Amino acid sequence: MTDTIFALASGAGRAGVAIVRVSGPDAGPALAALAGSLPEPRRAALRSLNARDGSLIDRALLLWFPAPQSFTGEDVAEFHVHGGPAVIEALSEALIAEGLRPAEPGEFSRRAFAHGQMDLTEAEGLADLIDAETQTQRQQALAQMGGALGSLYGEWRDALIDTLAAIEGEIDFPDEDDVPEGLSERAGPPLETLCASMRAHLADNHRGERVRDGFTIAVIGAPNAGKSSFINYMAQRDAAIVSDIPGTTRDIIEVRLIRAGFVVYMADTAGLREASDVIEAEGVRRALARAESADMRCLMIDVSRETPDEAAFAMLRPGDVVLLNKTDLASVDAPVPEGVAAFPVSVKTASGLDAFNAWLDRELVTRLGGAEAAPLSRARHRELVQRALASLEEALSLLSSRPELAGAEVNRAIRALGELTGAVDIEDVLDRVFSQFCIGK
Ligand SMILES: Nc1nc2c(ncn2[C@@H]2O[C@H](COP(=O)(O)OP(=O)(O)OP(=O)(O)O)[C@@H](O)[C@H]2O)c(=O)[nH]1
Ligand SMILES: [Mg+2]
Repeated sequence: MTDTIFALASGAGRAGVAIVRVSGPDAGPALAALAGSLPEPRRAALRSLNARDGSLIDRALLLWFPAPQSFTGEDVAEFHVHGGPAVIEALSEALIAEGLRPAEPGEFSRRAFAHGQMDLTEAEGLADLIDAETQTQRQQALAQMGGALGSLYGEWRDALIDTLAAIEGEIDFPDEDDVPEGLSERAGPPLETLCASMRAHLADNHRGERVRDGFTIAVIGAPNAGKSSFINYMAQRDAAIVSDIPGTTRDIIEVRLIRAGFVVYMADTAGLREASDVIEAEGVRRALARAESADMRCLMIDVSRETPDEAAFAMLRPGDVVLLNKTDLASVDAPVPEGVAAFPVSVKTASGLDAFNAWLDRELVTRLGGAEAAPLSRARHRELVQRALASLEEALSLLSSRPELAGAEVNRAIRALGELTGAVDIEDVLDRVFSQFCIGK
């Protein structure tokens, strides 16, 4: 028998109103015990709440949502009390006295999932909506919470179940004249179509993940080029130490920016050179690793000292950017690699930085804003779609020679898609997803 849980659903701390939510079979009895009787379903009622000893806890607005028309699909009660810590404490004690227990993180959402109120991708969308700090994160989370991803994965899964039925039919009732060409003809094209959809879905430059988790930029270059000065300018604060001693920065210093509605993590790194000691060598190693893994590299060059060369440019990829810094001291007209943008700037006078920022914002919108409403937003999704795709490619290659093995591969793909939406029940996946929620959700 499920127990009945409660939690503060509104934010912690003092506030005008605090909302305590209760879910489970004892929600009704507990509500009636505190308020005298049950209010009408889904209609707000103002009542006095009394503890077992008859003392007044607070006057509160109450909502009663009998199952199944509630967030969790169970009986749910909401107490809108005055938002003071002592009120919340007294109400919590009264609920515990009624046999209720405090909820674990994500427990309400998990119950909603268990009762079919939402699939796993929708639950993840809800968690992302609560965490959303930018408008693009909010929009993406809302679309996902509305089922945009779940229905796509569900459609794929349904199509695969049909194809599997065709393959299994062929194995169980082989028609001598028909096999194997007949099967390839019937199951091949739908599998090809699905593979194409999955490839297109995956070829999104990690857009959804970047919107959710942030776009990363590594600022790299020779010692003293002005990388730390630039990071401080972008962050509008003294995040990194600036000095005229080459080799000042050793660790990676990351600042979080919000640009064009997107979260951007910009990393200051150690100046690249033959290091003079082990600590600096480690700094350079980290700088190179970060340059490798970042979504964009920003190469900083001190034009008063160096002329950009092949070696410096070798780390850049199309879509990256070069900042020709210290134009207050010298000017330079250097050709940069194909597909790489370049801006003459002076971090000291801020000249040229507006043009760079305008370019960066445009790039973010082009790369991360997009036509597709709900891109995959987590590494978990990518991994499972990749797994499904690999199985289907295998299935296609086995279809005419070993239909039973092809069937097993299609089954694997169905299972991967089921894991995405939570249609196949995998406790540890659920534990992982819901443990990331906050308490009260
Ligand atoms: N004249 C001039 N000086 C600058 C400019 N940008 C940075 N500097 C100076 O250049 C020196 C080095 O700047 P940093 O920002 O510490 O350089 P860095 O690339 O982080 O250097 P490392 O951490 O050693 O790799 C400092 O004295 C800065 O004040 C600029 O646009 N013009
Ligand atoms: Mg530095």
